[in-house]
Amino acid sequence: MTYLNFPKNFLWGGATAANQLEGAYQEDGKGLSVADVLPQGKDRFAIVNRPDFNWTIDKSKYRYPNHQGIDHYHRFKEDIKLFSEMGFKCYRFSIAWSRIFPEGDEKTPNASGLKFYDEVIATCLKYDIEPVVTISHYEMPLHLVTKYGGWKNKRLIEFYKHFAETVLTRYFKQVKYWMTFNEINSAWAFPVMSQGLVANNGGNDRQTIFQAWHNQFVASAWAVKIGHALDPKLQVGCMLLYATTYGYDANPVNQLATLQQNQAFNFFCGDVQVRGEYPAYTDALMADNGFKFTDLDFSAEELTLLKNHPVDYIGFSYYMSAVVETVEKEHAEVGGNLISGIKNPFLKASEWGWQIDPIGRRIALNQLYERYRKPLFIVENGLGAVDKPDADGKIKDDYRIDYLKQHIEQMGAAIHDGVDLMGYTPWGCIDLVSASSGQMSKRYGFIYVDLDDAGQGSLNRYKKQSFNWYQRVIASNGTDL
Ligand code: BGP
Repeated sequence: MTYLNFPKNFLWGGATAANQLEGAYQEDGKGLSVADVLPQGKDRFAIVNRPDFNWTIDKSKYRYPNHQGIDHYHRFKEDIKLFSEMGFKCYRFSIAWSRIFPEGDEKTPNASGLKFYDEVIATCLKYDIEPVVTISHYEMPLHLVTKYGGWKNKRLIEFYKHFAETVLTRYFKQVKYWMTFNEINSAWAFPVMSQGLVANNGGNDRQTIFQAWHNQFVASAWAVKIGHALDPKLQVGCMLLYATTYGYDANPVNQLATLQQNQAFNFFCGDVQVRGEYPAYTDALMADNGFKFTDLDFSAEELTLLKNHPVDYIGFSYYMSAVVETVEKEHAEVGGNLISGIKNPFLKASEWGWQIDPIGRRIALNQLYERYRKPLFIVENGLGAVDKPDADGKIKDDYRIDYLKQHIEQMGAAIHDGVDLMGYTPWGCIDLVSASSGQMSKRYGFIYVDLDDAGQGSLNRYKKQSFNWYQRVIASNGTDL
């Protein structure tokens, strides 16, 4: 049975992040961000964790694709026009913190940085596209890392608060939907991008990651408070990386491990941001990681702030599911540059080892909605693949259409189950630089960008087969798949 009864005002759109598409990394006063010093390659996170890593741009050894991105900084009008041609109702993008506050700790914002986002937002509105803004998406100013040590330092709260207040105040009349931190829970896997933590700046051990999270929770609650003071109707959400997690088999030990992995990975950050308080399993989780809650630096006022300013909705990314087995690691591991784990024999994986699981999405939506009873927004999903133009220069990405179609069907099914789902913004609606590898060859877009891993190409945009397909999907409100 297929259920495709999407609400009338469903937010169909697409998603990007500043550091992965804008380029112009030092133009008009922009400062360096963490993303600007991450070298290209699958081992980029391993490189930054070497003891001799020193946060400089080593042009002799590495390419830095974020520096050029897909040159969206100069082509955003053309790109947003293409989004509008597809019929986007919304467009999720991030505001590069280092364009507004080049070092992160200044008092006065960079006027040219603001002017850029004034224009991006005005262009969206011109086409009746609702802007959806991520305040911080893996691109904190580098200076906040080198001088303050990243999010483990409580001063970051005041810097983020000032940044958030600046953009919320400037744009609250035009932008209704906001998210405070992209994939906040991803620090389990890559604390460097989400928290600015690496081994050589005071560590990225678990206690430090949880301290950084606490500081981010407080900063996020400030953004919610400021946003609601400007307009109580503003919707300020969290953004989680969600991977539906299965126990390998009926062995209760594996099922218990699955429950615990869900608490730690999928739910911990959301529990605090949505419910406004640390969950019941906090002490147990911290004990498992070798420390106590009271080892963290927090105050009663901060806990009250969290309680009083929970988020309005839950934004999340969903690309894959995971399998947990603790009894014996006898089953094959699957690669995956985001989350690794046990291979699920019932699923196929992408070329990057991400296990494709549309039904897992219906489960994810039910799990999140039952837990929180607040609207959900799928703000990332998609198939990373190598797209090759055929002899007539066309990209026939039927594999992507097939992936998205199956995932949209499961969204429909979850709505049938009673889930309140606001919208859907597939990731990288235009090809952009991959977060985990810094490469161009892993593409998600409906729009092909002529650029390769070595930075060669015309940067011209071409519509893929999926472009017309998605246009039909939106025009039919999800019934014509
Ligand atoms: C998410 C990030 C995005 C994005 C996406 C795809 O984790 O929020 O920034 O890039 O994953 O990942 P990748 O680019 O590594 O394929």
